[in-house]
Amino acid sequence: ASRMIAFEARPYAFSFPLDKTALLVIDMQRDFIQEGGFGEIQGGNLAAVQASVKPTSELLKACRDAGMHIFHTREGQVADLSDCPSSKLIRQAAAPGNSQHLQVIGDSGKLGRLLVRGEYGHDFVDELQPLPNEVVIDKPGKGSFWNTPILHKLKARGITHLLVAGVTSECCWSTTIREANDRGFEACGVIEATAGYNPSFKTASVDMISWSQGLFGFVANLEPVLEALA
Ligand code: TIU
Repeated sequence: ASRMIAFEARPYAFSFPLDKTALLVIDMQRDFIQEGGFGEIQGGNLAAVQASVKPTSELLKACRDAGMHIFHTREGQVADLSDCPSSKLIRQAAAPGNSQHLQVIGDSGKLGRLLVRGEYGHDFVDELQPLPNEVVIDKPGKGSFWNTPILHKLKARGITHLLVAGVTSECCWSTTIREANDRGFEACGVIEATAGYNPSFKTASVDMISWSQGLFGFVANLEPVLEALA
């Protein structure tokens, strides 16, 4: 039988079978976290997302030590951008009267072509590089389930429960939790291990996930998760 683990969470304790649970680390890429990347060009608060790197490393280590399945996702496009949803490509472009987006997906930035696979900025930050036995999911959209093999890879491993870390809370992290919930996965976001480009976005994203009896899932603080996995 699976070893069951539980920790304090919102709206109530998150209980999961250890061998049927995966850690998803969402988009901890240089483009979203480092200077000169896509996030900074968007106008993001980099200090806020950088603060999530250490807690995410601690969570990753605890999940590795517990023998859990580990998935890392990476947002990016193929070199000719043919897999980029047109709505996403258009929205990154400078809109009339908005001079913020001086560069768009596919343009050359300080970390290479923005959000293009194989570029330096597209890869994971050094602290959160995957190990060879871990799954890397390249995704063209914000959610992890659209146009990727993640559902099949989770099902193939019999996974039913997810712990979810990564950036950004308002975008790919929460979109992925919502997509997972619609597919029957019990997901718990780890609060210190996610961050947004605006503190109020993170608060709202976390609150919306767990509102009522868990509208889209659960959220928990890192400390009880680490204690339960130890
Ligand atoms: N723009 C923004 O806040 N985020 C993204 O584009 N991708 C992720 O959240 N990973």
